[in-house]
Amino acid sequence: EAVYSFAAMEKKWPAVWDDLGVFTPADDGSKERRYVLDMFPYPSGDLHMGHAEAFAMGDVVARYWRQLGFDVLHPIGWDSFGLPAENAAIKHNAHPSEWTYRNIDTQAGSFKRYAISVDWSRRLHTSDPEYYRWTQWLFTRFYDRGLAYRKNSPVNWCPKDQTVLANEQVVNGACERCGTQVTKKALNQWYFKITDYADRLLDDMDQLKGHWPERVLAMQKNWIGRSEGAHVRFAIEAAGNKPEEQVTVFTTRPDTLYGATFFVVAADAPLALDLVDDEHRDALLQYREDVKALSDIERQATDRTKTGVFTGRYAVNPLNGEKLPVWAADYVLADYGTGAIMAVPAHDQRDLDFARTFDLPVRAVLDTGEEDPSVSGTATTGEGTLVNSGELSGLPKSEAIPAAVRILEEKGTGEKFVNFRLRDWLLSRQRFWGTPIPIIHCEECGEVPVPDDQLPVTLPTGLKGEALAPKGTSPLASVEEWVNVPCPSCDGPAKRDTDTMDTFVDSSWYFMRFVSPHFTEGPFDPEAVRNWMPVGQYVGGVEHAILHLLYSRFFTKVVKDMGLIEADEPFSALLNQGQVLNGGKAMSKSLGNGVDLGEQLDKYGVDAVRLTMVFASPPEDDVDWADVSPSGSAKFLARAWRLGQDVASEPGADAAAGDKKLRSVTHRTIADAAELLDAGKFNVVIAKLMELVNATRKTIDSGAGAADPAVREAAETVAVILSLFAPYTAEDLWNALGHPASVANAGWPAVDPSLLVQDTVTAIVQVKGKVRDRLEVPADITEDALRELALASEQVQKTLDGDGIRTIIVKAPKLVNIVPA
Ligand code: ANZ
Ligand code: ZN
Repeated sequence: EAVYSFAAMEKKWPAVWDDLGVFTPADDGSKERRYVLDMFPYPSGDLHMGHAEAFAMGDVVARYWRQLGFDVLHPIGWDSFGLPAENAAIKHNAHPSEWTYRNIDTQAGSFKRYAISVDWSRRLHTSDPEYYRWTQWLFTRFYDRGLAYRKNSPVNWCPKDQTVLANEQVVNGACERCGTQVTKKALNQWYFKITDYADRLLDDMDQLKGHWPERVLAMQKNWIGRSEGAHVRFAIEAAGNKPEEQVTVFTTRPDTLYGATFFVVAADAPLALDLVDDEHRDALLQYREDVKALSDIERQATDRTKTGVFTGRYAVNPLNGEKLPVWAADYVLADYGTGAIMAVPAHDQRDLDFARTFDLPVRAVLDTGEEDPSVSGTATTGEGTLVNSGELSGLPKSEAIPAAVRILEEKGTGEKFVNFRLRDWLLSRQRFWGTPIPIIHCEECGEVPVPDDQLPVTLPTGLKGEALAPKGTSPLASVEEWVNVPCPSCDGPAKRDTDTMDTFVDSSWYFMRFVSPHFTEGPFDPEAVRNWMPVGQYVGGVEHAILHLLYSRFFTKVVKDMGLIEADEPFSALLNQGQVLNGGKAMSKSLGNGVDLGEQLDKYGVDAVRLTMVFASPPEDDVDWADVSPSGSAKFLARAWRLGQDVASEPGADAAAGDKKLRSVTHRTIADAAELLDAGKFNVVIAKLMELVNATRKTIDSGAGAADPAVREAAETVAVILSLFAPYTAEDLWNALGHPASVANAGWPAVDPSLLVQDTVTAIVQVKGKVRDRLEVPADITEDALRELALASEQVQKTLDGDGIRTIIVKAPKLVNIVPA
């Protein structure tokens, strides 16, 4: 007798699938197209348990959509530039490409074994010149549109990695990658003007509601941080040798202008140095040193005692002419709003804490019915009526805000303003293993984008090992023959830009490259983009909630404005799969609780591991590997597989003649599975499948047995549904049932609605206490429905013989008693 052997199946099927091109979309318009994508992997080492989970989930969707008859695009590639390759190269005196492409090969082999249903012919690597040529091309187009620019400003600097970081890569003040405390450094850097798209990035989230996790949308919304308010200009009085000047503040509460009692500039902003008078200069310089050591988070912590220094200057309130002392403090941030604020201690807690520390006046201008803030120490922020506020007095807050803006506009000292928390995306990096920035610096012509016919600007091949060690300047700067080039515009001597791009640039458009990965006329074939985009289901970890997902949305919008794509949004639906834990904790080296994917696959087989990943919990929940049972999964798979060995009828047997009870389980399973898959409850589908396998086995062991055509129908259904989770076992089962490969294209089984009737019970219908009829009714029938059925009964009508009804008592689902008039 044949035995279930995962090893034999894993050996047999991949070549068959490859030969048949099962996972290559037809791409000819014969079927409706659907695009499903897993966030592409970074080639660090071999695949791990996290990949195994994420890709198992994405593959359920891809395989389900294929069964439904869609033309499915499910590609794979590698996000293959980045620091780990470079660090490995330094350590092993090698070139980063060696490490990178070796790991890619290893991972590709593991993916094939793991039987992810991807079209391998579309494979791409962002570190291939054929790919980064178009990353560079896109950069030059962004540059032409004014969306890529260089500016000198203080940037986040990781002292360990010796490179700058985008705001998005600083987590709680530390480098997202290595955890080192990030410092600030003034540098001339390249930026993408993502702030130009802030409104659209926010507004278009409406299209994603209900299809993206709420939490991700909330995080993006918060990151973009749209704030409605006003710009208000204050004159700073001349003092000593300092002339009068104007400083603008951003406020969300222009209604509180009469409550402003002091003025604060960010201590670390150039403005502070500019304003401070001679007498207070030393104190400010000293204070700025202290501030440097603090992260933005620490600076804004509410439990810290407020600090600051007086600048010796006074600001004039544009509404009432009052003079306000100007302070420099760290709780005001240099790069938010204008870096300066009007302080209203009665109605802003931060200002109140500061006022109490430095004994500054507190004046309430909004009567909210709460205790006076100068007494309670708590700023009042609720609704109320304006007081002590000149022409604004008596107005409710909601009217006072626009009224204040109107007055400011009339006086020419302010206007409505919408402020964003979002900053431009700092994209240049002083490292080697990335896409070179395609700009040439010419003394005559300035910045000149590299012309299309000179792309790609490829990385020099000679650098390796120590030459790549971080020095704070790009390693590319040391390769003179690479740096020195003729200016594309005047042919004079010029130099290449030596920075490379943040790898998040590479990953901001790869999903568009996949639709035509070999296209040579542009980053993608516009027709293919029209056909395939947007991605119908994107799958990946919540750690990308802001960075990658926001950048990809930005790129898509710019590309849309270039007329190259019609979609506003790249990913219509997003699934954040949970993490794989071990013993309730994330796997980590330091805890020593890592589980090796390869070992699990060797021990239980690919299908058992995949099935376990999906069965353990809903896709978005964590899976604790200490709590699951891959051996239980393996047993179930063997049980399902054995059905194929036992079925005795031939393919095409007429199921209608088969056992009704099993048939109804089969059809209910098909119907439920479709509903559950659409709702993303993949784990429950597996539970249903287990029931179906049990019911089938029971029928084989009794009555008509293995020859019953209902058994064949059930086993075929098991194969098709199982193919979403355990492709090897499903294919083998399908094969044993006499079908050619591949079960992946078998098609979702049709449901016979007449077989879906729920459990029924027998209802007894009495007339004057005597049983007159018995009705087969659904167990969950309503009283009304049962009453109607009873009255419609021929037997009942005969008995009543035209008499009316006095009372009718209905006890659903079992009893109806009719008393005639
Ligand atoms: C006066 C005022 C009165 C304010 C009041 C609030 C309440 P969001 O909503 O986050 O945009 N602010 C402005 N720039 C700042 C900076 N660079 N650092 C720290 N705080 C800053 O917050 C806007 C409010 O935060 C602004 O409105 C300003 O304080 C403060 F009853 O102005 B407000
Ligand atoms: Zn030139």
